[in-house]
Amino acid sequence: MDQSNRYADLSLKEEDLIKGDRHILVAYHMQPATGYGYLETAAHIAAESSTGTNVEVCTTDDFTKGVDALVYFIDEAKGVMKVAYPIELFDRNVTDGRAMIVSFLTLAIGNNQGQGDVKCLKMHDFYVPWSMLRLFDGPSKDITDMWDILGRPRVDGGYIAGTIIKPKLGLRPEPFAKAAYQFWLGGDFIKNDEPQGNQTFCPTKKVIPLVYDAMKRAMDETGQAKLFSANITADDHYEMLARADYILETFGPDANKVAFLVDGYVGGPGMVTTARRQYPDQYLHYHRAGHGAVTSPSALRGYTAFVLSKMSRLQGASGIHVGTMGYGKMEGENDDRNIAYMIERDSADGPYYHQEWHGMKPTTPIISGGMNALRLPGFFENLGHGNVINTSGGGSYGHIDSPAAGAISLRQSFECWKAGADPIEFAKEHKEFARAFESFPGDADKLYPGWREKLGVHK
Ligand code: CAP
Ligand code: MG
Repeated sequence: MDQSNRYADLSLKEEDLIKGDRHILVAYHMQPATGYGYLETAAHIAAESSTGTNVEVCTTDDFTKGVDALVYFIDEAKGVMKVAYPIELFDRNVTDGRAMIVSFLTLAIGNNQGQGDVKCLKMHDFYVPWSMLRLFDGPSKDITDMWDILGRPRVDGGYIAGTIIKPKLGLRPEPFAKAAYQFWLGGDFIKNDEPQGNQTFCPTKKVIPLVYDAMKRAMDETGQAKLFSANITADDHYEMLARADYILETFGPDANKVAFLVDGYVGGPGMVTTARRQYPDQYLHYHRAGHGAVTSPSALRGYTAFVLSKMSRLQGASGIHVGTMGYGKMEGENDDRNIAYMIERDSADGPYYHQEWHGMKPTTPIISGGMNALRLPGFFENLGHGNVINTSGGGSYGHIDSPAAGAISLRQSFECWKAGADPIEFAKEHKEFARAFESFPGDADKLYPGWREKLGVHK
């Protein structure tokens, strides 16, 4: 049934919808299945995503029609459609009237994902009006709090050198804490790798006290503060709280140096909000394992990494992984910079919509996945700044001298870029950075041809 009479109005102007402050706008890339018209399919999507189904129902009244989602733009040649969702459609908490991302997803990326008349349907951008934005939690802690703990200025506090405890699984408590200690001698921030929790060979209650002890020793030895991002991901809300409470109690006076890591894509919005609302004093680290199933450019449905990241700021993530923009091991492109800009700025352009954040705190771009000191200068150049958290697991524990040397090489790589120095020349004066060339010779050959001769390495 063609429902475009009811669920499409191509005379609506985007600027008026934005001025009206009553609609969430969503841009999709859409292709109908063979045999279905473009507008007809688009209208069916708007119907299924708001007040309708595939047929008219006799219970619909005039009020219902007033909250229909409407297709307001289509470009069939480019395969782009845009829908305006009245904000009344979205569920609000009974406890405090606030908004929830799960309801946005249920409508805008819900049943429409399985429609038989749709070949592909992927969300590429969305716009949130102030009337709705103000109902989301947003972050409670941000990178300025991390800089403060590290004794740096709250503005432009610079690069945070981090790692992930590797190997990913298989370390018992003592070697785990030793690995943490070794990195902290040179670096700032350590996160649990996302599968690390309460495995029988490394129980939380055994390893966490050892990690805190390692942190204290590293702080004594270096005279610097250190940060630990602890994974509290679990199916059960109460299990998350039990883990988090145990960790905070163990770190006691240094609890401000603990971030909580939540695997927010596999865990879902409820898990992120549990961490955000129960622990507003902790930095909330959103890890996104599994997101590629829907965000990969090869996926015809779902939403993009840009959309995932933008949602995370509304939910209140203090930081989220945004990939490495083509410089690391995961999928990504140079122009993924706009993901970082959207979550860290107060006003930013997405692929389809400009968004004002009205002072909502920023979400830190966390740069991770196959990074090391050799790859970072190009990354910073592409992004245009280094005010990020970077976690380099292989890039630290793969350094031929030590994890501390790996950590130092990361910091030096930031300093090299900040000084506008030539990496090879910089390496001549900075041992750990120089040894990164020998640690990652494949990258060195590719990024800095002729490095062996210039650095006098003849092996
Ligand atoms: C990186 C990592 C992170 C990925 C996730 C891993 O380790 O710990 O989980 O960065 O991807 O398990 O692969 P390495 P993303 O530093 O050793 O590569 O950041 O894109 O979400
Ligand atoms: Mg990992």
